[in-house]
Amino acid sequence: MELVIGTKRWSTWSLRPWLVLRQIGVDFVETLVDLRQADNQTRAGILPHSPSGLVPALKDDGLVIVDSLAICEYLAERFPEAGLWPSDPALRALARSATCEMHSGFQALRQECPMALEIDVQPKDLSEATQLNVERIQEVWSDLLARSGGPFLGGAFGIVDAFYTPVATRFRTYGVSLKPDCQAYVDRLLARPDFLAWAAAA
Ligand SMILES: N[C@@H](CCC(=O)N[C@@H](CS)C(=O)NCC(=O)O)C(=O)O
Repeated sequence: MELVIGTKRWSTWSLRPWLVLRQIGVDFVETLVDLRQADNQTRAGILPHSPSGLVPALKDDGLVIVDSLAICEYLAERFPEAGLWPSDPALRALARSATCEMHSGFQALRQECPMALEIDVQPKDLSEATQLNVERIQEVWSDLLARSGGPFLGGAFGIVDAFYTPVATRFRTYGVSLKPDCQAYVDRLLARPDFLAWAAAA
């Protein structure tokens, strides 16, 4: 199995399936492509691996799977024993809902507070649109933590938590003030050995 990823300081999309593969505990080869290179060099570096011209991409069993969510769903089916989604159907539906809300939304937060693991904490004033994203994310987190009993959104660490780990880095980097249960969740995500390994490499 080979996961093609982008620069670890910035590539939120790459971090998600990487965390999921580490959670599964399966051996995989990591192929790194430098993002933000001049003269279309990034696209030229990605295309031999990923026909979409984007990372991440997973190569397995003769397949090339692109898009972080599609990769994670593939892994959940390939490794059902890893419990990457909650076993309870209602909790699973809500975990998927939260994952998709992240995957396709929160544009203001993403634009205003990019993941930048190389910089120290730099608190900033948030726009109203980003503040609304922060409030909605906390609503989602509080609901799932209460329903599952924690420590992660669906109970054990799973795909939904991998999707919100880059958000946790953004909250930390930009000094976003959070409710206690949400701050504790951020602290748990950012203290996980797999995340620390990624951050050290970044
Ligand atoms: N929705 C896609 C987004 C993938 C994406 O935008 N990847 C960025 C890096 S994080 C990329 O490959 N950019 C290519 C470039 O910068 O040329 C996913 O979930 O995988």
